[in-house]
Amino acid sequence: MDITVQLRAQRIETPSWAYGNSGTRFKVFAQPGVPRDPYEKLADAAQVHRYTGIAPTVALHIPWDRVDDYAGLARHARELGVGIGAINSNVFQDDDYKLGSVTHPDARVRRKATDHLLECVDIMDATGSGTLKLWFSDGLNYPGQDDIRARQDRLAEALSEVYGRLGEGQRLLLEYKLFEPAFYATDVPDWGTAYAHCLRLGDRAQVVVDTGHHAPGTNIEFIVAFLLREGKLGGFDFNSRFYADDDLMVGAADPFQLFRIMCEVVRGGGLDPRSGVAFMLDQCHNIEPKIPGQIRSVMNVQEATAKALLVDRAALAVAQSSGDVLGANAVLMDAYNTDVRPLLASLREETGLDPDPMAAYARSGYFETIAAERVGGAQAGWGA
Ligand code: RM4
Ligand code: MN
Repeated sequence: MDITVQLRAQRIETPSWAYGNSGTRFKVFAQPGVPRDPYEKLADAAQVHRYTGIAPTVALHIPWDRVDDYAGLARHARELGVGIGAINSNVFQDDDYKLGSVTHPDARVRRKATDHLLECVDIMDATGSGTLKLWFSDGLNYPGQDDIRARQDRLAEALSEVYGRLGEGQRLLLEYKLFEPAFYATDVPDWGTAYAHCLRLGDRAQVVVDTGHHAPGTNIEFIVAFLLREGKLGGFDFNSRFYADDDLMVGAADPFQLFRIMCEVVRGGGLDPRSGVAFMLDQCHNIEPKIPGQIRSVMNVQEATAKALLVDRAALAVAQSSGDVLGANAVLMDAYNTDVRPLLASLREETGLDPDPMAAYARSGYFETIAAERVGGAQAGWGA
């Protein structure tokens, strides 16, 4: 099949929080022109779509993107040429959640957390979003602090209540993360735990793989292959990491790993829009400009996808079945070592886009405009 067809059909979702200020626990460096509200975040996201042509949806994070009128926000997005993507819940920034949210030992706190998740489904209804993305910071810092098993029961109970609230065409994605902010035991630490919960919930619960949420050296492409085979890969939170959950630009730290992941996506049919695999970014641009950071990230995913599509599957199958270890590996490396940038540039030109999205954005003057216009008010950031 002509790989350009698949490349044209690929969609990558950008996160509203990538456009706001961010940093580490040491310092947040504010940048000029940063959005003051969700409407401005959507405007910035629309720029990424305008120059890449493949980023038409924006994930929201509640309460960071709380507004009075969600249907109005969705309308605003449509006017800008984008749509609302996954609704991300946030049960990690309230004093009540010190000892957990849906796994908290106190039923009152669990109720409050679950109610927030249900509110996120209401927001899905209002915005037309089909995806609820759940990440829990819940966990323990010290052995004996709480009952590990009871916390799994509480988690299952909350998940099943939320699952029951989902409407037609809506699904729930459960994210896992090895550690942080909990340092001893996390309640959803790995894909196996997320998978087991999703399996019990039903078809409309799937696992989301945040590429920054594993121990160093973890073979993420194996997880991708396994989940896809089981119909349980809901999507990705793409980013890259050198040490922990660094939230750097996807494909920056390890483009070869991104290629290997995309190879398994292609192999498992995950590029087919009907597979439901969502390609989302979950990144923070702490020191680099944000809109170009997103454009670069979208392009990195696109390049890795193009390389994965170039793998000569027939030659690979022959090499694999004949036990040709070096030949099989060479098929993959040939694809990885192909410069796909000219192909993607001409693909863009064919669809009326500038072949160089980074340069086109820089030339557009958008940054100068927002830097001049967005003065006063409170810039968006974590906790805003
Ligand atoms: C978490 C997780 C979630 C994201 C937040 C901001 O580590 O990756 O997906 O919404 O960070
Ligand atoms: Mn994530």
